Amino acid sequence: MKNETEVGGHLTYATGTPYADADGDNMWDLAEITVWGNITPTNNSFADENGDGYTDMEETIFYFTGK
Ligand SMILES: [Ca+2]
Ligand SMILES: [Ca+2]
Ligand SMILES: [Ca+2]
Repeated sequence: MKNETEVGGHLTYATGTPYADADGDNMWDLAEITVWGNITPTNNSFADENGDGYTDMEETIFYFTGK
């Protein structure tokens, strides 16, 4: 390979606005509001707020994937 165009060129990234994350915990605020009703700072991606063994991030993902 001599040139990236031989394999399709550079990747292009989607444009748009990133998900809002007002409390800076790396979880989409709308997801937090949907799952917990607020974006309380005690929820964060590595915490297990309700002690069920799944992190808050996992619970957010499970909610949206229906698991
Ligand atoms: Ca957030
Ligand atoms: Ca939060
Ligand atoms: Ca949990």
